[in-house]
Amino acid sequence: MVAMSLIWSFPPLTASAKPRRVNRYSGVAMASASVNVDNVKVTQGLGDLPKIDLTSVHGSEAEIYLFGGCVTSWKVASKDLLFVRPDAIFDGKKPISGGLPHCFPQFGPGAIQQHGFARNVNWSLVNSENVEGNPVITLELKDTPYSRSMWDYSFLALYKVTLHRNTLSTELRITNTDEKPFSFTTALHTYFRASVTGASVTGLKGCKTLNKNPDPKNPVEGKEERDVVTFPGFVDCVYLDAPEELQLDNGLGDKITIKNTNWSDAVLWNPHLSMEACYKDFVCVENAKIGQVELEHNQSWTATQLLSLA
Ligand code: TA6
Repeated sequence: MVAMSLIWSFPPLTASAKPRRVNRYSGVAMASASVNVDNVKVTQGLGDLPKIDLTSVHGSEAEIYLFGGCVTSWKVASKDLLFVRPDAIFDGKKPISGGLPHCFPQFGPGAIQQHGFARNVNWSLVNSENVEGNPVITLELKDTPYSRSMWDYSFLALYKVTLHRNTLSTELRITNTDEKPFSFTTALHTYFRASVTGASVTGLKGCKTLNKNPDPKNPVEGKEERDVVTFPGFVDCVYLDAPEELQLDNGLGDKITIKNTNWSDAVLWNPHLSMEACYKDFVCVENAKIGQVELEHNQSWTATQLLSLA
């Protein structure tokens, strides 16, 4: 095993700085020089945003933007299983609409901006490893004056991403580094490439549902009765106490297993005609924590997601 630790972060933010605007980091070359494993590379992505390219010795590939700590691409045998919306903006101001965006410290609408701020700020690369030919990186996010302006807590988020032959795994660990307790909700808002008419998810039968169709502002409680859930129109549904394993048939000939630990809930979303340009090409199957996670000083919460192509 070759392992390497590094701290690569954006310049410190002052109270007067506008963190969301710190979007172009000129030190990509410098940062990449400090990554001494050959299967992790820091490159300039779209909009000149720093991007980390992972390559497994087994041929799979992944791309992660530091902006939002967002995995935007996961390729097995050159086929990308994730989807980035054509309207996604890579300007370091708006969240990247696609891949695996973080929703933290809030899922959905609420006291702060929709889906929280973690998808909307720069994460730092703090570790990279080559484990038997498979790349592993860890990103870090800490509170800043910007995050504190809307959520006044000190926290540490560590996000480990591992690429294997036909799996992509993530581990998110949130630690309360504040003196006072805090609570949060969170999700990995995963966009899968799909043919929406052929896509389906199995494993959700029996779950309690909060169905946001027809009115996202007034979810209706129910129970999932179907063995196989499809996407025949607008879908926006929370599944409470979802199982640790779901199966996605993306309608393109691929079967993807979505395993998790500690992501207790799941969300299915397809916007249908409200995103006419792309709704046919993706489905979101999200691991989520809809109930508040409460952490005291120094306590942590950890959840993992493992995506495997059959
Ligand atoms: O996870 C589903 C959802 O919460 C939907 O209600 C919809 O709003 C979607 O996320 C997209 O949110 P976004 O803020 O990324 O446009």
